[in-house]
Amino acid sequence: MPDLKPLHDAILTGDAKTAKATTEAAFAAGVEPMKLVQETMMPAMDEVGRRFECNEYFVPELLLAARAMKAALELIRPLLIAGGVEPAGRIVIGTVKGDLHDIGKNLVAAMLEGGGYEVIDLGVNVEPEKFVTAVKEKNARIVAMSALLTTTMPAMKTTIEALKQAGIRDQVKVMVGGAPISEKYAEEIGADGYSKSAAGAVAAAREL
Ligand code: B1M
Repeated sequence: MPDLKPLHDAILTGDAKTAKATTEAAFAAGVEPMKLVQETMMPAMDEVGRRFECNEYFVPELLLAARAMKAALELIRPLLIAGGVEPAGRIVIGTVKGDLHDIGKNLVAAMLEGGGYEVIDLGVNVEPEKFVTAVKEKNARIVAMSALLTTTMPAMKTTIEALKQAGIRDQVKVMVGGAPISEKYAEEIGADGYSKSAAGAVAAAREL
């Protein structure tokens, strides 16, 4: 097992070049992609969040860390997708209105693609109406929403309301996730499924 601390530290300090190089080295040494994400990269981002909370880091450091994480994830994404087998359905995914966090959402999208789903990624700051239009146009079976801010969580409920208003709520299953989201919250807003992690998202989608 190679030393993964340089990757952890590269994300923490926003060093995208080293993050990429250490990820490549870890693959060459046979480390599992998802193990790398869960045991090294996410803890680094958690530490970034902790430093931000106690005013050791500010938005520029957050952005640099996100850029380093994305650089490493670019290498991991094709491997996650390559794991897929049979096509399992079409999913529309996005980060809800007001929210610009997309690292977790991108991971979930890659895992779902790896799980055999066709994924239509609407990006970040997605208006409820945009989810509705995409479901109609693409005839999607599942709407997957991500939120990272406590202030944007209510946009999930608004989107479910918009699906109801458009008369298509019973044609799709709604799945939600993101750091502040809990199973209880998912139930409260009338979502059909919840997953705490990207890895669990495939199982949750299959259940739906
Ligand atoms: Co922001 N940010 N941020 N940020 N940021 C948090 C979320 C925060 C917790 C940091 C902190 O204070 N500790 C805090 C939120 C506090 C709160 O809501 N109570 C916060 C804040 C306050 C803000 C701003 C308001 C800061 C400011 O401007 N003053 C601002 C808001 C901008 C906006 O969205 N409108 C902001 C901005 C940013 C950046 C743009 C600088 C950057 C994001 C860059 C990007 O995504 N492209 C950023 C970052 C990087 C973070 C932290 C440090 C890391 C997030 C991350 O990528 N984690 C974050 C602190 C933290 O999370 N520790 C923080 C790694 C990622 C793999 O995990 O996204 O949780 P995560 O995804 C997981 C699961 O949640 C789950 O699967 C993923 C993998 O297992 N999951 C799903 C996610 N979506 C799912 C959907 C599913 C299922 C599972 O089904 C559909």
